[in-house]
Amino acid sequence: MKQALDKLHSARLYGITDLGYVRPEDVEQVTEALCRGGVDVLQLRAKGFAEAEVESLARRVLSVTRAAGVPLVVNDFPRVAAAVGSEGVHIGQDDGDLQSVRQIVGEDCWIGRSTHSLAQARAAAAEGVDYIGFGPLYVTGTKPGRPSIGLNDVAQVNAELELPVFCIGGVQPDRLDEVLAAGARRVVIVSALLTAPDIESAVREIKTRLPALSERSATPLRTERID
Ligand code: TZP
Ligand code: MG
Repeated sequence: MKQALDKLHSARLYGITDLGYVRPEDVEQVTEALCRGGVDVLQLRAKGFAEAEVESLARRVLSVTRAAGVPLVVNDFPRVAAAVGSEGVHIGQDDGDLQSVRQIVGEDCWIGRSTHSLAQARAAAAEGVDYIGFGPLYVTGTKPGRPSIGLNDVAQVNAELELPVFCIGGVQPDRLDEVLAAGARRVVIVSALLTAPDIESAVREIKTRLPALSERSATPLRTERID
């Protein structure tokens, strides 16, 4: 049984301690504020940092997330996820096949993958990832140069796939209602939380606006026969 898999399946708000917005010396404080506000999953994202630096950051972030009972996902570095024992690792489209990552992180670690189209989302589900990110829904400064995929496939990807789908990219508070109306159940929000004057309150406010997950989305359907 994967660690804390129930926490992944019940997660609605996925926050990121992103070193594009957070100074290295502030990672504990920002992670604490995100956790106190109520993020359900916390990712460490440190683009441009060397693997050893990410490992050291991950150990510091993990001490906070463990105390808060929030699962940690390490972006981009399966070896770091394995070394620190984070609950998950997140990979992109160009980060190789799932089995190679699985060999590094072992059976207990969730593996999430970024997807940018319905076809990529279906492929990720078919290869057996534990969750996907789906986006960027809008153009965002957090991932510059990436075209937006819009809202058209949000309902379909959520209806069709049984794994958790986290909609991401440009989800600002004033867009949340249209993202939810388009069919999103779970969101990743980065800059809107990290640049808020009070991160904890900003998280809390978003949490109050996210509807409870239905049975179906909180617990994936089991289609295999068990008799
Ligand atoms: N992957 C797709 S969009 C994105 C990532 C990491 C950035 C999301 O950040 P923001 O600030 O919420 O748009
Ligand atoms: Mg990546």
